[in-house]
Amino acid sequence: MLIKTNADGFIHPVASDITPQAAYRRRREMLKLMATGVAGAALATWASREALALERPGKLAALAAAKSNAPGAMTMEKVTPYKDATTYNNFYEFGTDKADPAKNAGTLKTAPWTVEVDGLVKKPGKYQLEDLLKLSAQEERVYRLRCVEGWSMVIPWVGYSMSKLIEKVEPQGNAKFVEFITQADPKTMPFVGSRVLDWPYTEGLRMDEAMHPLTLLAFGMYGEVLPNQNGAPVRLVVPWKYGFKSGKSLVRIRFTDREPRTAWNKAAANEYGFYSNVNPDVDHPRWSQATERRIGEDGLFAKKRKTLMFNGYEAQVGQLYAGMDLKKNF
Ligand SMILES: Nc1nc2c(c(=O)[nH]1)N[C@H]1C(S)=C(S)[C@@H](COP(=O)(O)O)O[C@H]1N2
Ligand SMILES: [Mo]
Repeated sequence: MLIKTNADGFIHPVASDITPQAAYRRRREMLKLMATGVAGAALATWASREALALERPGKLAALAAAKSNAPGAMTMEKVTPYKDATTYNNFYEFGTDKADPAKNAGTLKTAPWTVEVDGLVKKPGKYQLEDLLKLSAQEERVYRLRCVEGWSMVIPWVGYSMSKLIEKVEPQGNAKFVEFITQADPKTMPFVGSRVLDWPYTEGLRMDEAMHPLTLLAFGMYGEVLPNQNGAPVRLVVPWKYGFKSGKSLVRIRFTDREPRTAWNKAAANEYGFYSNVNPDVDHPRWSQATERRIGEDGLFAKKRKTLMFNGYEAQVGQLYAGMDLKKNF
């Protein structure tokens, strides 16, 4: 049986105006069309995406959202299984092994949660998570996430464009960069006492990068709230940059006129630059960036796939870097 509903009858994702019954019938019609060979390739992709999207994991609270219309926001590639996306993580506050965050992040206290907005901004303040959630309509976006280590995933995120928050808080004219500061609580994050990084983990974007419609403030994934190991309760997702730019468990957003230092740049400036755009032509000093391994899909001996410029988002973001030497600004 292709159509699945959870015990509560929830079909994910459904626009709030469609009843589960209506959605069920609509999908049945589509699948019938496909079986009779009437459907074209586009329809087949649509149906398989719908079938995939139905696999809501049922582990955490639902956070439903309509599919995004933002150009480039819905890759049709196969979504990484939830189990892989939640057990193979980088979240150094909980340990440096890929399996550590899933084991250790249970101690992270995600409520109450506030995000402070400050620096060169007309409306600074402390925003409660609940208020941030309500600030704009949530969308589902299926993004590739490419780690600098050479692996990638495809994740259906739930959130809204960072630009919605930036517009609301009104940066001053001299604000040129945004710094993202994440939680660093030694009581709940066991490795914040370690010297692996200079805590808190911080990241930064140029203002136009932060305002780009693809830059996502994410509260959920796979139709549910974020698991702790993936950056609960709120994180950044910048799909055309290496994964480390996407800071998890954000507590402060600061507007500034200077390029902010970043945690990885402080740790190893020759390996991690400020821009960190996914770029197959610029190798990491210790390994190539030309190919990648898709977690959960490609076996250990499977052929690696070619890494795409800007992680495949060149049409959407290429113009942000017109005239810039991306080998120098790596
Ligand atoms: N606070 C914090 N954010 C972080 C990291 C981290 O160690 N701490 N790791 C980064 C790296 S290197 C990657 S690849 C992504 C991984 O996100 P995921 O575990 O949801 O796939 O998170 C990024 N955000
Ligand atoms: Mo990463």
